[in-house]
Amino acid sequence: MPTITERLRPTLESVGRRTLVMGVLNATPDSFYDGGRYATLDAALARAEQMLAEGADILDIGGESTRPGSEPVSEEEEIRRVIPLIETVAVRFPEAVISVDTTKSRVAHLALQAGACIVNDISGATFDPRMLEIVAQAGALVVLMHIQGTPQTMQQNPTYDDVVAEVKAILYAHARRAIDAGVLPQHIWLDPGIGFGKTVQHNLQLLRGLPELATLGFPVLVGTSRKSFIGHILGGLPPEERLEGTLATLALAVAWGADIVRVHDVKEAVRAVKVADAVCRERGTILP
Ligand code: HH2
Repeated sequence: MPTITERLRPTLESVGRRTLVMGVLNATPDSFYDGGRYATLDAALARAEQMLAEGADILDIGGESTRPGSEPVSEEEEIRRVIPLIETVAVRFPEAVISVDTTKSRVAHLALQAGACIVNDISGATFDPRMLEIVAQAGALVVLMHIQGTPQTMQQNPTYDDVVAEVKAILYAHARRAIDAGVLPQHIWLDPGIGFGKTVQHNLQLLRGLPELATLGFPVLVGTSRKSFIGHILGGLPPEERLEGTLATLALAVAWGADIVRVHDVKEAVRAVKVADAVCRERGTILP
């Protein structure tokens, strides 16, 4: 298998030149949108193949739902859900860039050995004290997301004086800790954590505040896909009805400085960000 550095090279060369699309693949029974759809290895593999064919730059494989109020999953169960899947995807699709969506360092460690090269940690590597050491040792890339509280409690009463300034300061501290732990600065992506301990207004303020977060100098990843604030704005539409609202947020996120978007709907997102890129990014850098 090529090394992590080799597998990350095309991604690192593209980031900032065009918006990258990270496709969500949840091997969970209870994720808020795709829960239960990819519970068998065959179903998950078929979905991975489809997302790659639709132009996903990264596959984000997760085995624990972090939706508000979700129950934590044991390490053994998370390993059982994601490691065989990552191993098989890595063998079947050697060009695929695989990310593991986990907050547990042992899951991350096994995933990196199995073929992942990115660790996507919704806690910003704060839930497991060994996470950054594992990422640094492997030479992997890490997505450090902001969350207020834990998935169990985060939506009870999210409170900020200035949500953009506070999230920015915390993301900067996360990045510093990662660098201190030996993660390469170019292997750090930051994420404001849309929906993770935020009200509808906080989410909207953070989207508007993306240019401010981008000034930290790290690529910014945004995950709005089918989230509840979109349903709320649209008068209570369920997740199945939130695609158009999601695409609106993607175009704005690109315009405001996001470099990677995390989505359930790869085909639609690839088309949306291509058009947004053509409008927003410097001509010549994004067109083939
Ligand atoms: N959102 C979810 C999960 N992981 N990771 C990052 N970096 N940013 C996000 O916004 C983000 C994330 C929630 O979406 P999903 O995986 O579809 O749902 P669930 O947590 O129910 O599995």
